[in-house]
Amino acid sequence: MKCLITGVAGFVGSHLVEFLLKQEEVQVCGVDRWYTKKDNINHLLGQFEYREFDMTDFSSVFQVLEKTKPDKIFHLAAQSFVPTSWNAPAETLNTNIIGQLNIFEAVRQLNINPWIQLACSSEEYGLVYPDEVPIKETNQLRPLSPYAVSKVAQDLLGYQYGQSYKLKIVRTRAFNHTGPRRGENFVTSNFAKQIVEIEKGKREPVLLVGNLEAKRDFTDVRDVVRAYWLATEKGEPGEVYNICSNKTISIKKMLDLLLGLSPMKNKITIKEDSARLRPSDVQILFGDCTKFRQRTGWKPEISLEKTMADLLDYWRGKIS
Ligand code: A2R
Repeated sequence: MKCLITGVAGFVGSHLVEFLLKQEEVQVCGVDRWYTKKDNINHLLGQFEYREFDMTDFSSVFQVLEKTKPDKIFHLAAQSFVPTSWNAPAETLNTNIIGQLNIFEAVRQLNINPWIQLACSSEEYGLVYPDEVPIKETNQLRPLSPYAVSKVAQDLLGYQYGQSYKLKIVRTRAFNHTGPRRGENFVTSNFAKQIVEIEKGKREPVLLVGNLEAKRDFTDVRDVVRAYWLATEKGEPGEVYNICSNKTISIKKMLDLLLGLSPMKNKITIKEDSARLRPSDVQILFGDCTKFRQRTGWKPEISLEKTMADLLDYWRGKIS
């Protein structure tokens, strides 16, 4: 079985390659932009086929699909960072929506019918009322950022192409996921990196934070990539599934957890940095993944404590 991962050098892509390389009779091809940093996958290069593409360029997408003819596509490539989408909304919409459209159209023109897993997002739920949690897939989508709108469009486009052309598309709405290699722009990794910099004497013992009151539902990325695989093994084409831990904790609690794992915990001062606050922030993300659990038997196996410990160790290994 040939699996294609778009955005393979990204955070999730790198963990998905590791997971797929351990599966029997699976060949992996991964694609990313030629100038994308390969730090996340350097240790894996040579173990899978690596190609370059830009998904906003149809001919580039077409060529990759024509050469690989995959049985499964894990579509992870995206402008994935919410704050960037405020600064570059058109770029975000173009990359995420038109990039995915190019994949669908190339699949159609090549007359192939691979499973396609779409990495949609809990950000699509956006504004959620207190009586709506834990959030089910049927919740209204009220996106609060250009990124979230791009993911709603990806999601609905996936639904439409499944209905119109009978493509085997399964949509996953992952809630927050983290772990080693998470980009430093994301809150868990940003805090972990600052803590390690303080541990190593590279920064004053002052940790800059944004909105600590927001609540999030965290899953380890290694559990998430296993879910993506199961979505294509046991999911139903046309369906959408939440991938989450079924628990929610405040960013403040997550920070306390990280601090508790550091020998510097009693010496660090927390300071709010207004630059880290967003024009409109999602206050609570707390998912219900019963539908996916019942369909596939998936449940998270890695505790948040282990995820945070591994994330800190990742930064300790990177910062000398
Ligand atoms: O931006 P770069 O050069 O670092 O490359 C990113 C890649 N990517 C693209 N690949 C091909 N053509 C494009 N036009 C294009 N634009 C971006 O997608 C990067 O290597 C990858 C995405 O990886 P991350 O930003 O690390 O995202 P992460 O956390 O792995 O999320 C995976 C998926 C995304 O669709 C998120 O929106 C969703 O899960 O939550």
